[in-house]
Formats: sequence, structure tokens, C-alpha cells
Amino acid sequence: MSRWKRVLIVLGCAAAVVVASVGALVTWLWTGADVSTVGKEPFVNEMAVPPLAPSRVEKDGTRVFDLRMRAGRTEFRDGRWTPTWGFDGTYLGPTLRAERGEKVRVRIRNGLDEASTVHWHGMHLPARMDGGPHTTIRPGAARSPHWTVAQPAATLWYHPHPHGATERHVQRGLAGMFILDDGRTAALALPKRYGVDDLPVVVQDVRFDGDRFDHGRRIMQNVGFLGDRTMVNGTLSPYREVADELVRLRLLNASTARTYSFGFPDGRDFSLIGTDGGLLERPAPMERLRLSPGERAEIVVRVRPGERAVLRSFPQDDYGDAWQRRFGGGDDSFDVLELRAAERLRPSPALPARLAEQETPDGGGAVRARHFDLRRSGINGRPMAMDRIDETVTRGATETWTVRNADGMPHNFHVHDVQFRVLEVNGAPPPAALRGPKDTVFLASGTTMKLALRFDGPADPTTPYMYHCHLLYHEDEGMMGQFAVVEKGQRAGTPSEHTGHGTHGPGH
Ligand SMILES: [Cu+2]
Repeated sequence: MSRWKRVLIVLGCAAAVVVASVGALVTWLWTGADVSTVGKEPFVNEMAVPPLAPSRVEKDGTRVFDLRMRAGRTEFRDGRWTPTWGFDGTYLGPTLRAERGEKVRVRIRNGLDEASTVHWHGMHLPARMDGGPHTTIRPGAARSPHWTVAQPAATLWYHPHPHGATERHVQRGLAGMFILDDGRTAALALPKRYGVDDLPVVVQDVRFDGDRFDHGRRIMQNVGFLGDRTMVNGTLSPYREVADELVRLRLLNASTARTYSFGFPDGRDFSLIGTDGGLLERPAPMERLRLSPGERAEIVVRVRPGERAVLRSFPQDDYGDAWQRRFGGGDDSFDVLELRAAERLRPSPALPARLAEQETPDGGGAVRARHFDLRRSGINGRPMAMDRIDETVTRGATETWTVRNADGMPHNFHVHDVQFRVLEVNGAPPPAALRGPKDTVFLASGTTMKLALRFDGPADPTTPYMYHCHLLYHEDEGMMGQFAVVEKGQRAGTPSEHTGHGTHGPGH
């Protein structure tokens, strides 16, 4: 045998070993990448219901809330105390509740040892009150954003939005619901007793490492952190006893990267009654409902006497290609919450046939069309810059925004200040789940959506609102842009910083 032959044989063997090792590694990663708690949850903990935040009403009618961000420890598991952050308590926050037309003010004190913000997700309000990354609150300082509630009844939420650190602040536990009411909705025959037949369901995925949270991203998890189990309202393996035939669940996906596809194992229908920004025109029956990070939905489910009905998150075949499904969480499944129905249930009235008029624009009279290409490296090719306002919109204008996921992984798209209408998904009319008011939409790789938005102002040329991917790892990396609302003919300026002042200041 010639020397060259021997060299070739050795090289060939080496190559075979490398190929086999890579193959084994990929197989090992592949088979270990999907996560499921289906059939494994004992449902031993009674689901916590976040308390309603106390408030007082001042002489001019302003409803005033107090929130304090603080660090602490939370006993998610018996005898094991996990370091966490919360509003008022040690994990999550109370549910704020206010009525359409009401003036509200929330005094936020930062009891943490780092700066943060509080953003009112889904709320229509002036940019200075929005709690974006330009309006930080230093440790020990306070801020008191105030506005008038000028939108329909809805399930909104609040969470920090500090530049580059939102994922960390939300993961540690800073999130809460903000429920809006209005007279028309209150008059509807819907389940509406908070904590009884109207349940807040804040869903988060977590992973523990000893007593602590493990927030590490696993290999090839390019969507961000994915946990190996879920909690509802900070309760692991939760159950809730219900005693009414119809139960309304206010679902909030407060996870940082995970998208869920909710349904029930027996395939029963439930009725979708509301999306991010309020009620649909009429209830929509469905078996599955997808919620990506930041999205909310109100569903009404019928339970049978004495049964145990499990809210499950199912694998999603329309989440992306096989690789994205496997490593990006689309193949995962979770038993999220067990509803334990009483042997004798109080009868519930049938759902109303009509729920609410849609107040979102239908795209008619749109004065401007904009396009947004979503890539992890940035929106429209550039990462977020705090000192750059990317888009300027005129107060009162209706626009259409076409958003395209031009990337090889799932993203979503959230716009501050507005509730928009989805006009088209890949050129077709939207499915029922996207026919209500929305502020956040999920876009699988290759998806295009056309949205109609109206910007009612007020104008503020130097304080921008944000639009961004609400997969918080992507947002923190820079998948975000800024828009300012200006008067006709006005130009946007350079964003100004508004830092929260000392605890004795009145704030604004
Ligand atoms: Cu993203």
C-alpha cells in the first residue's frame, strides 16, 4: 500500500468518526429538546388569585394606586425559598382595576437595587406615561404616571421595560394584570365575579436549579429562555375549584419567550370572547388558541358537575419548521391548570350573541402604509437605538402596517399605545382568534400580517413609543424601534430622558 493510500484511509476513518459523533450529538440534542408535563402534574396546589389592588379616589375623581417594586423570597415548593421580585408582594403583583372614563394615577416606588420601569401593556395613554425605556425609575425613587382610561373593557397587564434588561426583570416576577371595565360590558351576561367564575390566569414557564430559578438558555434555543414547567399566578401544579357552569379565564402569557396553544384534552370547544384589547363582536367557538408572549385572551369554558378539566398547552405544527418546533418550544406540551368542578353547579346564563362594537380602525382612509421586516438582528435591518426615532406618525391618522417575519425563527410584534385590527394574514382574512382588538401578534417564520392602526395622540415629538418583538430576549438584543406621534407638519426630535425623581417628589 502506498503512503498516500494509508493517509487517505486514516483521513477517511477520522472523517467517519467525526460524522458519527456529530450525528450522535444531534440525535441526543434532538431527543432531549422537547419538554412535556402532560399527565405528570399532580395538581396539588390551590391556584393563587392575585389580590385586587386597593385604591383611593381623590376629590377630582382620580383613582390612585400604589405599587412598590421589591425583592424577596417566594415559597413555590414546600420549604424551598426562591429569590424573586414582585410588586407589593414577593412575586407578581396585584390586579389593578379601573373603569373607562376614569382618571387613574399609579404611584410606583422602586424598592429594588437597580433601575426599572413599569409599562402599561395595551393601554392607550400619553407617551410620557407609557413606562418605556426612556422613563426609568432609579432605586429608591418614585414616579406617578397618570392618564384617563379611554378604551373599552379589556384584560391588560403591566411589567418593566428597562432598556436591555426586560427579560430579567419579568423573569424574576415583575408582572401583574390591569383589568379595564366599562358600563356596556358590565351589563352583559358574562361570568364576572373575580376569583369565582372570572379567573385571572397568568401563565409563565420556569425552571429551577436548587432553590433558585434557572434562567439559562439551552443550546439552540434562539427564541430565548424556555422553562421545563409552567405556573399559573405563581402557583406550580395548580388546581382551582369552580362552582359555576361557565367559567371565564383571563389568559395572560407572561412568559418571556414561550408560545402556548391552549385547549382541553377531551377536545371540547370553548368560546373566545375577548382578545388583547377587549371583547370580540360575538363569541367565537374554538378548540385551540395560541398565545405568544404578551398576548391575552378571555375564554369561557363550560364544565360538567364533578369533573376535573385540564387546561393544556398542545404541540403546535404551525409554529415553524421541524427544527424550530423541536428547539424553539413548538413541540412542547404542558398541563397548565386543573379546574375542579363542584358536584352541583350554579346555572350560568347563555353567552350573549353580541358582545361589543369594534372600535379599531378597519383601514379605510389610511393615509400611510409602512412595512416592518422582523429579524433577530433588528427591525427593518437596524437594531434599537435609544437616541433614534424610527417612525413619525401624525396624530389622528389611520395607517396600515405590514409586518413580515423575514427570519428563520418565530417572532411576535407588539405596538405600544394602540389597539389595532388585523386586516390580513398572508393575504387572507384573519382567523377568528385575530378578529378582536390586538396589540401583540405572533408571526411564524415567513408570515406576513397587515394591520390597521389609528394614533389618537396626544402629540409628543420627543417622547417615543415602542414597537418590538415581545420575545424578551430578542427585544433586549435590539429587536425594537421607536415611533413618535406628532401634530401635522411637526417633526420628531431627539428622545429625551425622564428619570424618576426622589420619593418625595410628586412625579409625573
Ligand atoms: Cu423575536
